[in-house]
Amino acid sequence: MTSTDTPVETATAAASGASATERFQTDKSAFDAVKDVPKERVDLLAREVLEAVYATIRNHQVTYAEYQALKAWLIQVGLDGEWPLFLDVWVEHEVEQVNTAHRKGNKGTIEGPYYVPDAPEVADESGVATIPTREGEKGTPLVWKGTITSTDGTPLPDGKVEIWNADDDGFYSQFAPGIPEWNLRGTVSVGPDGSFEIHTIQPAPYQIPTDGACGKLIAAAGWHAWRPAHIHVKVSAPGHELLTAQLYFPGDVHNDDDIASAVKPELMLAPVPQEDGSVTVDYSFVLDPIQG
Ligand code: MBD
Ligand code: FE
Repeated sequence: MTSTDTPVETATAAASGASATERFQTDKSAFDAVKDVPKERVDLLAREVLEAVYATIRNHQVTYAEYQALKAWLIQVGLDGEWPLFLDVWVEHEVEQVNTAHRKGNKGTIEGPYYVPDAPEVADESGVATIPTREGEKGTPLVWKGTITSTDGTPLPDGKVEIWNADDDGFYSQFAPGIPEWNLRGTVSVGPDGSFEIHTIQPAPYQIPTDGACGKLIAAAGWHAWRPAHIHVKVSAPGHELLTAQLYFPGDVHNDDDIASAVKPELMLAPVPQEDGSVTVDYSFVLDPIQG
């Protein structure tokens, strides 16, 4: 087949939004949570959010035209399947802060809309792993070495690092068309000493979809749609709190103005360029024991 008769599916906000919405709806724990929130909390939280909306309307004398624009936009967020994107970009960072403030181990950050559980195991017995890539995958090869320990320094040999990131064009497998299912995703079980060595590709800066409702808000407000390049992880071990984090690269122009407000200095990698064009990083995780 020549390139002209290859059916080309392009990534759209509506398609990745639909995938993210569907993924969330199959997450049973998320839906169990709906029925578990006590009435008193719903009353308190809903009332306080609405009061904040009323105050904004009064303070800025919101017009009917603006109210209709809001209504049209909210409807479109749903039609585009972009509620997961909207919430994870503009709300999740605050929830993450509140819920991890007690931790003595690693800082984490938001999960975002593109996690998929149960990625295939890719490590050998000693925790050395190659993340699946396509033939000729674009981007700088990255070798990441680290360990998982408990806050008292004990290595956690039953620990796991789940890792996922966008490709060099900013697309995530399972949320953009034409990418193999588990591309740039994997589960890495550490070696007997708690160590891992992950071979993957350094991601590029990422622009959230601009052709959907979230993109319309960004354009209408004169914002930008960029997140700095990042690698997502979930780090777990029996008896320890799950750590959800993202690792960033120094010098990225969007480290200081991430649209998702999810960058922390503790999550910055220190890549060392190698002669063969690859980079190496050392970054280890410290998990908090579950108190109880
Ligand atoms: C992402 O890749 C992401 O990590 C977040 C938080 C929001 C949108 C896209
Ligand atoms: Fe991401």
